[in-house]
Amino acid sequence: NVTFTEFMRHEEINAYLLRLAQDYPDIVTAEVIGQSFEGRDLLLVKISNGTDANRPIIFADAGIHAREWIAPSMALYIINQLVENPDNANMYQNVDWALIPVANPDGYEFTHTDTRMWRKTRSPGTICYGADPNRNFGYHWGESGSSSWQCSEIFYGRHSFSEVETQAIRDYMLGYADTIKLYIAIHSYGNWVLYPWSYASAFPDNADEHQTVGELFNDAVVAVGGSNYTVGNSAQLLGTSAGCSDDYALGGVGVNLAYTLELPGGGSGGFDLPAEDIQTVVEQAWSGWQAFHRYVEDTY
Ligand code: 0X9
Ligand code: ZN
Repeated sequence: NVTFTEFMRHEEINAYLLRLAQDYPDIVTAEVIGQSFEGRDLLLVKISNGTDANRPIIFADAGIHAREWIAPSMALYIINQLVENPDNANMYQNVDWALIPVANPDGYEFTHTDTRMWRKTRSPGTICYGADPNRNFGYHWGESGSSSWQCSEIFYGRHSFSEVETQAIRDYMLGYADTIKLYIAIHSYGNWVLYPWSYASAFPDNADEHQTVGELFNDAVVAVGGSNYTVGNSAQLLGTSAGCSDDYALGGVGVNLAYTLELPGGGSGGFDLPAEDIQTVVEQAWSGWQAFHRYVEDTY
């Protein structure tokens, strides 16, 4: 079963997701959208009660950075609330949800078994392992804020989409390019709601909409006692970084809204939030996700 008092391992997570698909066949589908480099199943959960192919989709991935353990917990909480809390049944009547709770399972497992602060994938280079999947997407790939050095924490990969994990996300997004209205990359940490562009400090055409919807998220979290998120353009707030998934979603796929959500930090380094804080963080952030949903339902 699912728990929010400890961080779950990848196998437990996938077992829970497959169980949901079995127990709630009318609303939950679990789809293997690819395999990680080391052969783990990349599971995507779709939550919908409709058959109309034109329904707007909210698409999110989590755990693309291995050490950001709270991100998979957030995705699991969303899935758990949508599917197992009947009060939220309205949330998949007009809007479909697609979530990949552990987008980099090899890295995630490696942070449990070997190196807690591992960030990248686990594909081998000649000297070092892994590419930064959040520099590997094919939109202005290889430009500023990413590195060609294979041992760098922000190594952009041998070429764009060199990593099977980013390929799987790309292919899913391209398959639903017309209906994904909102894309969210779930990361930690720092309480940021970031929107493109990230490769350069310019604003997308619908920057105002991004700002407004980001503030809807923040207002909803603050209203339930959560800590404040800073909403804004990614490059202006954090500096440029090319090859990120949100830039690709907006610029390469053409989704309407694309964000990187940096959840609150904790622990000694920010990424190692203690397990006893999981519940509070994901519960407060959940209000923000409800605001995202309301916006998509009302607008698209
Ligand atoms: O560096 C990153 O990939 C993100 N920070 S993290 O600590 N989770 O690694 C920030 C990404 C900012 N860029 C975009 N929003 N595209
Ligand atoms: Zn991250």
